[in-house]
Amino acid sequence: MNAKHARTWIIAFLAATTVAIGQTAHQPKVAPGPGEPDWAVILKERYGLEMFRDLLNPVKTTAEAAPGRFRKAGPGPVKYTPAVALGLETTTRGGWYISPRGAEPPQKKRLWSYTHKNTTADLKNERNLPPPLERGSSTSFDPGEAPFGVWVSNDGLDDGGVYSEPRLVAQHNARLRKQPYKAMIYPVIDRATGKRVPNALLIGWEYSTNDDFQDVICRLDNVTLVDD
Ligand SMILES: [Ca+2]
Repeated sequence: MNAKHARTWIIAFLAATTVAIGQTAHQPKVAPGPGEPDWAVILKERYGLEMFRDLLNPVKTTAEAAPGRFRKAGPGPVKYTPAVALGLETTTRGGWYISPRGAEPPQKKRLWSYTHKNTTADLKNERNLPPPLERGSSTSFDPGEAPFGVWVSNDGLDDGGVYSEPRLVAQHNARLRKQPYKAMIYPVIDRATGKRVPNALLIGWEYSTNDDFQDVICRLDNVTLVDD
């Protein structure tokens, strides 16, 4: 076993240990994609986070009740930026919406799109990151004072996409109605200091059914998570 293999083995062991310790009864299982970087490993290596210990929106009762709304934290715009693309090769889109009070569908506002898929080598070598955004894309918006959510969709899936609020996935995405928890939300840690970056969040998105939760990895800035 050379040093590289030893390191890989240790990371895999740590990831497996984390799953064993952190998985709770209601929390959807996270399934590593075949041949793709494992979410637990990405979190640990790239972001200095533990998959369940650091999760800000765990499922405590039902998936639909898990948090997924945000508020703007201070003056200036909110930024919503894709960081890593590991889902389908077809075009991925992202944006935001004001959180609807009732059962009406959210009014989705578009921000950005890309047609790109990162590889394991990209992550190791810091190549092709973040995925190049297509013309007309923007990563900032101003939601005002209202609670809002963010969304992603992929053109290869004709289902309207997924929302940060599981309640809205259950109500408005027929394909994923029974599996509506599609965004795992984390703090952002400054790797140099080990301290939390204020008002910054990391989201691991799952836009399909295999629950690898790394189809799109995004960062949100100037926000707080509404946890009620
Ligand atoms: Ca997936």
